[in-house]
Amino acid sequence: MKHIRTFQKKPEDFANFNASLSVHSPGRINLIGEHTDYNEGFVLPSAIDKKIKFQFRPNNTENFCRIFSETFGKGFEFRIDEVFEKQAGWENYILGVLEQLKKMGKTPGGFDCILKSELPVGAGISSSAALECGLAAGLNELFNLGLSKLDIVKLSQKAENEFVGNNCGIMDQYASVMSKSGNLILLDCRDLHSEYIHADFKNCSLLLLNTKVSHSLADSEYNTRRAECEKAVSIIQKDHPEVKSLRDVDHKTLENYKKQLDEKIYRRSLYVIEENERVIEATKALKEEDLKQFGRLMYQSHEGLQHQYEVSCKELDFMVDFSRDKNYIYGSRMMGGGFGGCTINLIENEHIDHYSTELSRAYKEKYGIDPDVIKVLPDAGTTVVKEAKP
Ligand code: GAF
Repeated sequence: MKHIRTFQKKPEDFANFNASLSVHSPGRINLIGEHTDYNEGFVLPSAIDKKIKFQFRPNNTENFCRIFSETFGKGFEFRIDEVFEKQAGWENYILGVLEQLKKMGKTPGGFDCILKSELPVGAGISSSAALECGLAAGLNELFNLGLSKLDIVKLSQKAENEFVGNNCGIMDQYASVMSKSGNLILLDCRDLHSEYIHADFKNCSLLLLNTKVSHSLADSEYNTRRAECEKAVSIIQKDHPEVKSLRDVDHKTLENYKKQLDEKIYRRSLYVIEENERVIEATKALKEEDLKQFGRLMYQSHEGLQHQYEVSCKELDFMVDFSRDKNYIYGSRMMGGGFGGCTINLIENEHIDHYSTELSRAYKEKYGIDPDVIKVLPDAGTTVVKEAKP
């Protein structure tokens, strides 16, 4: 895109921004089921009570757009009818969504948008899905594009795959849009069948501990893991054409291929099979109000991610290990794609404060970083709020 123009200050006429509508677009947590979505497996995520807030207004032009991020203190403008080229940062999530809308024949008119985020970038709580889905939901409403919630989920995922170049699965966008307050979503990423699971954690809460590291290999290793899983499937498929993804492979079949698969690929596949089983077991434990069992499965998930799938990092492992001998912490694991970001912890309420202090002190001593402590609640997905017209 030749004519993208960035600006460091809010345009003057944004000072009294008379919005036509606002959108609240949440980040997400995932209780268990990591790196299973692109293997057509199961996940157990939810949107959270931390979000990106968008304000939109049409600007009465055919295709001129201005976006300003209060969080970054900068913005950019462009024309929708231009051919978009990849930019350096967060602009790509915006342009990716608009590119998808154009491809779908759902091109919006010109608009202005201000956004403000409560979601730390690189923390593994999917600020990117929140950005994509919030923009798509806002434009859908503003220009009557006639998109369903599922359309918004799918086009946002495609924006990330095709424009941003991250080969992500569907979990983040699905959770950001489809969640219901106080519930987790048990999602079958093959057919998108979903069940809302009441998230009653009794005397416990969900606590995110942000390592505040974000190792640069995250994107490339993510795509490598995906390719490794596909490699396993392509080998097994030769004799078993019914196998479409690792979701279709059971333990016995995998063992039969142990010799034919590279050791690393075998380990990755075993992790995915076991993690899918853990999601189902964890859902059962939650329904049976067995939080200790739920927590044990979280720890097992982390071990799989650390040793079999190898997407953790020393900072995440430090935090999980630090929790291990505390009987008031039921479960702890890295969350999201890995190589940094947050751990998610199931912890008894009365111990949150002193544990946060203790962990923060130890983490700072070890890595020289003050971690962020973020208490989260499962909350509703993307919400459009119509502003009262003056
Ligand atoms: C990232 C991706 F975007 C998701 O699709 C999912 O694969 C996750 O990593 C790992 O479970 O958040």
